[in-house]
Order: sequence, then C-alpha cells, then structure tokens
Amino acid sequence: MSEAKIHNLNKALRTASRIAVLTGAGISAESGIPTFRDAQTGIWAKYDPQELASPRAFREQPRTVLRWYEWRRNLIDQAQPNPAHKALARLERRTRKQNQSLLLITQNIDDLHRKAGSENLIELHGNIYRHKCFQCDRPREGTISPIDEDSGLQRCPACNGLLRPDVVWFGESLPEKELQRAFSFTTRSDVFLSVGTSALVHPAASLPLLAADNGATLVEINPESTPITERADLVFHSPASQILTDIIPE
Ligand code: BV8
Repeated sequence: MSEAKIHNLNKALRTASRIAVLTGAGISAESGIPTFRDAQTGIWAKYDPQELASPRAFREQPRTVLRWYEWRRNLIDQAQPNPAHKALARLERRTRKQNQSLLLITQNIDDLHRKAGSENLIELHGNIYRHKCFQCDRPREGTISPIDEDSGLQRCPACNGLLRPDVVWFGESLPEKELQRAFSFTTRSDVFLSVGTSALVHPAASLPLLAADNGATLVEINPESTPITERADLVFHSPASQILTDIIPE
C-alpha cells in the first residue's frame, strides 16, 4: 500500500479540527457478521433483506421478520468488536486529547462500536437490541422473548400494538435529531472517513459527498469501489482493520 497515501491520511487526521466517520456493514464483516448484502444464508437465502427490513413485511408476516432479527441477534451475540472497531475508539480518545472532535456515524445496528468503546456515536438506523411498539412507537425496555411456534407475539403494555426491533426499515424515516446532528457535523468536518459501506442506502449515503462538497478530505476504506470512490481524495482498497490499525496503532 502506498506510503504516500498513509502519510497523507495521517497528516489530514492530525491537522483536522473535526473528523467524521461513516461506517457500514463492512466494518463488522471481520467480526464474522455477514454484510447486509451477503447476510442471507441458510433458510434466509430465499429472502431479500430489503424486503424483510420493511413495515410491509412486518405487517404481512411479523413472525418471519421477528425470527430473522432473532437469527441476526444470535449471530451478533457471538461477535466481538474487531481491530477496526477498536481503532476507531482509539482515534476518538486520541482526538479528545488533541482538542479535536470526532463523530462516528454508523448504519450498523449491531452495537459493536459501543462495545469497542466509541462514545461520540450516532446509530442512524437504530439498534437490534432495542425494541419499540409498532403502533405507538413507545420504547420497550429489555429484549423480547424468542419467537416460537405458538408463542403469542409480544405486545405493547400501553396500546397492545406489536413489539418490533427499534431499527429503521426501508421506507421509514431516520430519527430526525440524529440525522440533523450527522448532517450538521458532516458539513463542518475537515476529514470524512467512509468505512465499509456500499454507499447505496440513502440518506446515509449522501453524507460522504456532502462532506466533500463542503471542502472535507474524503477518505474511503473498502476492498471494492462504490459510487463515492471517484470523488474520494484518498482510497484504500483494503479491509478496514488493516488500514485503521496502521493509521491508529495500539
Ligand atoms: C428514508 C436497518 C424517507 C435495518 C437499514 C434516495 C435515493 C435512492 C433511494 C432512496 C433515497 N431516499 C430514500 C430512498 C429509499 C431507501 C434507499 O436508500 N434505497 C436504496 C437501497 C435504493 N432509503 C430508505 O428507505 C431510508 N428511509 O429515506 O425515509 C423516505 C422513505 C421512502 C422513500 C423516500 C424517502 C431508510 C434506509 C435505512 C434502511 N435500514 N438497516 C436492518 O439492518 O435490518 S439499511 C441496511 O442496509 C444497513 O443499515 C446499511 O445501511 C445498508 C447496507 O449497506 P452497507 O452497510 O453499506 O452494507 P452493504 O452490505 O451494502 O455493503 C458492505 C460494504 O462493505 C461493501 O461495499 C463491501 O465491499 C464492504 N466490505 C466488506 N468487507 C469489508 C468491507 N469494507 C471494509 N472492510 C472489510 N473487511
């Protein structure tokens, strides 16, 4: 990998006042969690995740959707933060010491950034361990019990609506406050790291270009090219953990 690119990235990170990071499923791939696009194995292979992650699917087949999330939660329960997650948590601690600020914006719902120690974190698409009412949106503390054949679907104690994972489905709006905060920090960022995302799902996918349009140095870390690759100032076609541990050593 070119030393010059690593040198330029180090320099950009050292001289930045604000560093924004956007992560997608690719950063959790090295924790053994399949990315959203290749998440479908076994009995789930015949389903399209974009179909299952939708209010319509939940209305039509709530048990199937809840079982899919239970399957994904079980995968995530066995996963640990990988060196890429840990490097970003180290970067946040380093920026705090140097009077810089860092905001980590994730599309992932797997809680691994928080487990790795990241604090200044926005979960744009929610968190698989949180639940809420499909009807009245009230949060439900704790997880809901596993779905089995005759188990009644869990209901909201306030309105008797069905409980669902507190994640953002396709066709649903993102949490307003978090989205605003992500946009506002992005427009003022000096460096924007896009890590492990296909940059296809909006509105999260618009953040990297928004940063570049506002003068930030746009950096992409992804083994594959994406719609933002040609706009990026620095592109690392490598796995996230390799680059991030080079840039932010233990
Ligand atoms: C909304 C939670 C208002 C649930 C998810 C504008 C233009 C076009 C379409 C739209 C638009 N505005 C709205 C839309 C519609 C839609 C959308 O974007 N559709 C796309 C697909 C065409 N967006 C919405 O519906 C959003 N809502 O905008 O509300 C509205 C409503 C209707 C109509 C208009 C407006 C809600 C989107 C949120 C959906 N929820 N997740 C759950 O997880 O169950 S999205 C889900 O998929 C993930 O959270 C993630 O965001 C996305 C998958 O993307 P990635 O994370 O990038 O993962 P992916 O697998 O795609 O890629 C992994 C990458 O990692 C790859 O590039 C790979 O190369 C790389 N990689 C692999 N290994 C590594 C690696 N990288 C680094 N290191 C490695 N080791």
